[in-house]
Amino acid sequence: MQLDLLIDRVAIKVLRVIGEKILEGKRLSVEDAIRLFYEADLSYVGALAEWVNRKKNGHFAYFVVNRQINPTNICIYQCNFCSFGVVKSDPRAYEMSLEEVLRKVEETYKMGGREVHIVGGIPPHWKVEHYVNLVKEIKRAFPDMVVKAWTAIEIHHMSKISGRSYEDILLELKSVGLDAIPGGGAEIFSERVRKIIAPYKANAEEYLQVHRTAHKLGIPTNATMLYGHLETYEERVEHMERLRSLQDETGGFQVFIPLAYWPEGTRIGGKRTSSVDDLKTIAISRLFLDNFDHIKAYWVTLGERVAQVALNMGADDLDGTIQEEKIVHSAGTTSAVGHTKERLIKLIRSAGKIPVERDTFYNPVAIYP
Ligand code: V47
Repeated sequence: MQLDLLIDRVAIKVLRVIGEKILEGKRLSVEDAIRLFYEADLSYVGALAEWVNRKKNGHFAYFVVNRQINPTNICIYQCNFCSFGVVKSDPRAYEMSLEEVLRKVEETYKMGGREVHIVGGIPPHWKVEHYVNLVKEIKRAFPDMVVKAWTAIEIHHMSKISGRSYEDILLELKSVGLDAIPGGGAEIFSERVRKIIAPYKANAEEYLQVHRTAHKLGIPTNATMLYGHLETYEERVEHMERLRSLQDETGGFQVFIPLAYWPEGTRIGGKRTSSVDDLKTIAISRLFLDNFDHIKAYWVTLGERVAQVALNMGADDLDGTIQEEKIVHSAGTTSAVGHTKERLIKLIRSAGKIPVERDTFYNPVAIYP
């Protein structure tokens, strides 16, 4: 790595020290990461992040043949950054029947899908049994399908309405076939911002405690960060720092997924993030989260082209075929609703990487050199 060549462009001494730390395999401090957000240019953090990524993942970039199912948009929490969740009386409210969910899983199964990612609103009338039953019935009908379902927010909610512990709820879900927990619901951990954008749902400590408990029970989980709304760079780094600490403790996170905020129809409004901000956030997360194996460039929020560049700036995963996504599409993303496996392979190849079809746990299923 020719730090000198890159450094000439930014000409700031401390950035050289941070770059040297990375090349020596040392951990970045919170201050280092904040400095990179404010002072480094994209080419600098991008090149360093890609260097780190290549050490971890070589020239491979991952995708999964999966489907997202959002079984309902009815939600009691009405978060101010979200335009997906509605109240029960809203004319847009919907709730899928079990048969409908199973039909969707079957479709995915028939096309070689390996994962269903289930996340939705939190309706006032769903009991714990409903969440458990959905997992149980999917697994009964499709035992090979990996079920990645219910975020920490849903698990916390189940615990709240039933008085049962996180451990108890997670053990029951695991016993009926829950394989992994998605990263949604983290938003931004900062109390200051959370009070404004998501005042009612589980707080940061509760989110982290659900993940800690899942890891203890051998359930792998993912972690997200919603950025580009009201948070500062300091708050982004604080968020990543809390995830890094928990990962040091448990090692149970599989991947970090920065989610770019889309403002359409939300109560807080605002603007879309810039591509430079998206790519810097991906790159800095790769540099800061030294104990995470994977960084996901979620094509739904980034768009295909930025996601391809992200694969050259620290990210190593595009998520999957998805087939159907309603949450970010409600907020105005212009991405396709789903992609074919062939399209993802092409996207990865033309980004200069070797496509690897993976399962939920990052085991390679097929390599497309
Ligand atoms: O938690 C909601 C986000 C998340 C908006 O674990 C928004 O592999 C942008 O977590 N603009 C759900 N984002 C999606 C999610 C996810 C996606 C892909 C893979 C995985 C994984 C997890 O969507 C929510 C929230 O942070 N979201 N509203 C919005 N306006």
